Amino acid sequence: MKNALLIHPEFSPLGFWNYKDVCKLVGAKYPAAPLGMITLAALLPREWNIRLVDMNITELYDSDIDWADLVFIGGMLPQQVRFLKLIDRVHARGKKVVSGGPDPTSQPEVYKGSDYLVLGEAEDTIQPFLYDLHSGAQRGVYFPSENKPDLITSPVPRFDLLSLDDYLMIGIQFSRGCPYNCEFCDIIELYGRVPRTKTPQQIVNELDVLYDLGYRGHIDFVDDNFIGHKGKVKQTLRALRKWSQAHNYPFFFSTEASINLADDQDLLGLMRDVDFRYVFIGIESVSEEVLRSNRKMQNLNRKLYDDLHRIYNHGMVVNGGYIVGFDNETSQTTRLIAESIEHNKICMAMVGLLYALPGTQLTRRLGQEKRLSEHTNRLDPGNRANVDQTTTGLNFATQRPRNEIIADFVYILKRVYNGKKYFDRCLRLGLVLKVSREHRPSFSKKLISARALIRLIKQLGFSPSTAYYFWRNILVILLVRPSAVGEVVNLMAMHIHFRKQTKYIIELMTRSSQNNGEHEMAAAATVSLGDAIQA
Ligand code: B12
Ligand code: SF4
Repeated sequence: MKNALLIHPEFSPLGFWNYKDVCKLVGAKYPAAPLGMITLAALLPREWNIRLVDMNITELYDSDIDWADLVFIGGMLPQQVRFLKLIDRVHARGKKVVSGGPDPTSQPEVYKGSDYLVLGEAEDTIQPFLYDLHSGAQRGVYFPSENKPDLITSPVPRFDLLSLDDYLMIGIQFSRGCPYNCEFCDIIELYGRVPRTKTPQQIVNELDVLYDLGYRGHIDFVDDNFIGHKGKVKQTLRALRKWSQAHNYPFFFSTEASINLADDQDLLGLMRDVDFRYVFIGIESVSEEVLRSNRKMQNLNRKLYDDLHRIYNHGMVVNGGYIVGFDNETSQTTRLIAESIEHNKICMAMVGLLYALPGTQLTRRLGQEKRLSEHTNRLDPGNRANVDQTTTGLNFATQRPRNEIIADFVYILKRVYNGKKYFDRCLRLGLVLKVSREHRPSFSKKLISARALIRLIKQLGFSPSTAYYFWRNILVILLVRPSAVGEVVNLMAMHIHFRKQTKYIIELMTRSSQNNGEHEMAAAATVSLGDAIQA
């Protein structure tokens, strides 16, 4: 029998997705749980003792490492620096390390200090590794097979290993892969272009387990593109509807999808019926030329305003992803992103710098054009900006001056997360959002929400820069569309994070511009930090 310790390294506390301040309002510690690690746990031999340490919510003690016979570490690119340090820490205590997950899979050479590298999807590579381990192998590298694993073989993740209350949401996964072909995307490299799906019964089984563990509330479908296979997702949503009705709607959902979600009323209706509340959509750019050149074909020739409003009509808030730094973009079209966000009522916009991720078509092209930075995806431990794509990016020679891109990026952030503009968007969205919620929180969750609201009022309701907008929004929405009040309050709460995050990013970008040595542009990029956060 083995003691296996599974470690999920910490993300930078300064990341866009690390909205710990908002988590604190409801007593959680981190937004999302490490689904890859608990899926791996379910694939390990049943007789093993397994301990999970998610360093985003808890400390790792030396005694945990001493307890283990074998240590498994998994993570993605932004975790790289902490991941590599962990390998050394585990080795220093005389234990062996098995590494896996998206970053080791994309660039195994960075993790060559691991004893075992188990790459790709664990459903595919864990068995050969276990076989060798059993036979006494001391080292090994296990590459993914040519055919990606059928998700029917994917077990129910070990949700029981999670401290469920520490997260804002729990992830589950219906499909892997995406049929599209965006040049900058690593999903299609890691998980393929043919969406592979679980069966409706598998999803129901996962929900049963979470339900039996007493979990209630937010479930995030972490699919790369939830609607990659529309026929199959509809079947699953029908099963989900039946299950939810029978269990009195214990959960509500969010996910990530391509914009053509807006074309399918039937699909939108099914998502509304099971209480999907948020959907992240990659909009990327407002320039058709840019979209075409990075092969984001599904976003071409669309009426974005109508598309998004069709989704709002089904009660879902859209979080939009935008990227700055593409070839062929101009300052003028890039700056229009701020207007697009404004016009389309996108409250939570993730605006990032283009990053050539390892193994992508973009990275291959830039490599051929000799434009990639040296050691491009080996993160520098001394660089405070190595957080995520809102702070790190442009890891290549850009087509237009780097500082012009940074100035545009700062311009967008400054406009979009300016307090007045943000709160106005929350209100405008609330006024069109056709909310019909099925999930009703339990009494204890209501108490937590009430406490969170008091904390929120203290932070936003009395702050000179936000008080007016906060109370105005609550009053207007209660009078005009009371069903949306919960959503508007949630979105306003996120401003606590965005305000801080924007300030941090602008500070970093300003310094980066100055380091680039083009003082003129740096001046353009330098905005008063106060401006970014004031109403
Ligand atoms: C949900 C998600 C998030 C969530 C939560 C992540 C979390 N807590 O783990 C949030 C929204 C926070 C997030 C943010 C980001 N993410 Co993200 N995210 C995902 C997403 C969509 C799903 C992750 C997941 O749960 N998958 C399901 C599980 C089952 O799959 P898995 O993790 O790959 O695990 C399997 C294998 O990798 C393997 N495995 C995993 N770990 C281990 C460990 C060992 C030892 C072994 C043997 C095997 C193994 O076995 C598992 C079962 O097959 C993935 C895409 C994807 N399809 O995975 C991107 C992805 C992981 N994210 C990515 C990126 C780049 C980011 C961001 C930097 C994005 C940004 N724009 O800034 C940020 C940074 C995060 C931060 N806080 O700083 C990239 C990573 C690229 C890379 N090469 O490392 C991915 C692959 C896709 C993408 N392009 O966006 N992300
Ligand atoms: S739609 Fe999203 S997941 Fe699909 S290829 Fe494009 S960026 Fe990747």
